[in-house]
Amino acid sequence: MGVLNVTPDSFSDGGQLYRAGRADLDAILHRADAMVAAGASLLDIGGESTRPGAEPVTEAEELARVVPVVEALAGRVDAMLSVDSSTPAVMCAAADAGAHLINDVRALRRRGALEAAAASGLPVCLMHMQGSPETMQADPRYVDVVTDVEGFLHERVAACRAAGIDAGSILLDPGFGFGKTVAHNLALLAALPRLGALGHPLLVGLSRKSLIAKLLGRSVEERLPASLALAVLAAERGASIIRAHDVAETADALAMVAALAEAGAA
Ligand code: 7PM
Repeated sequence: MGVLNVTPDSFSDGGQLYRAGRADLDAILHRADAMVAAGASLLDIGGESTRPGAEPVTEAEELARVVPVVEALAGRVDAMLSVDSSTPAVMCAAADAGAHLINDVRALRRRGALEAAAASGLPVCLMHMQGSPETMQADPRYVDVVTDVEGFLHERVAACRAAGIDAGSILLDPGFGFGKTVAHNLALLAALPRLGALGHPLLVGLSRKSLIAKLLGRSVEERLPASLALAVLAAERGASIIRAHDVAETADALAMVAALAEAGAA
């Protein structure tokens, strides 16, 4: 899954897909084509910055950022389109515009989100986050992070199923960096097989995340080697989808995991 941020303040593409305060659709189409050529089979389109401390975005602004991008890419790129949103109106409009997956960092907890996702008929990714983006990194605490995240995801799966979403249309994500210390992130990575035992494919986003800075002191531009290691470690522990900024490099790293798995199975 390649990350396609359409926010003016996105932390890792620095608003490069923005010009004069609007999404630059030519630049986005170009970036999307490059990611697909590099091996992405999913593109994650996000119009809300969930960066710790980021300003909340209005529904109208999020719609204006995301929907034209989905419209521009749907049917034009050879990849599935994921919409990174917690906003019911954005889910509905993105589904109408041709999106294939709803990726919600709030796991459909906003008012109306469960109903909107169910009505869209699209598969959903439910991510764990403790707190909200403005404050989540202040002082995250858990009784036992793995048990807490597992319990949360289990509860959200039940809520989805009660809302009419098929079990087979649900992906789960431990939400690395979303209300977690380095120790919490590492415990969750080690316990990925336990989360996989919930019976849903796992989506994992570790690319360029701040645990790399905290462990190694790397700036955002220096985080590729550690991001690749984390992608491989996650894939080895059963992650089905890796969310990544550096698609070509990540695809090569994951191809090696797949090659070894095939050789081992043969
Ligand atoms: C600052 C910090 C800016 C973190 C952006 C981010 C995930 C996601 C994001 C994830 C799923 C980023 C994140 N992370 N959706 N959206 N899983 N499902 O690294 O880990 O792009 S935003």
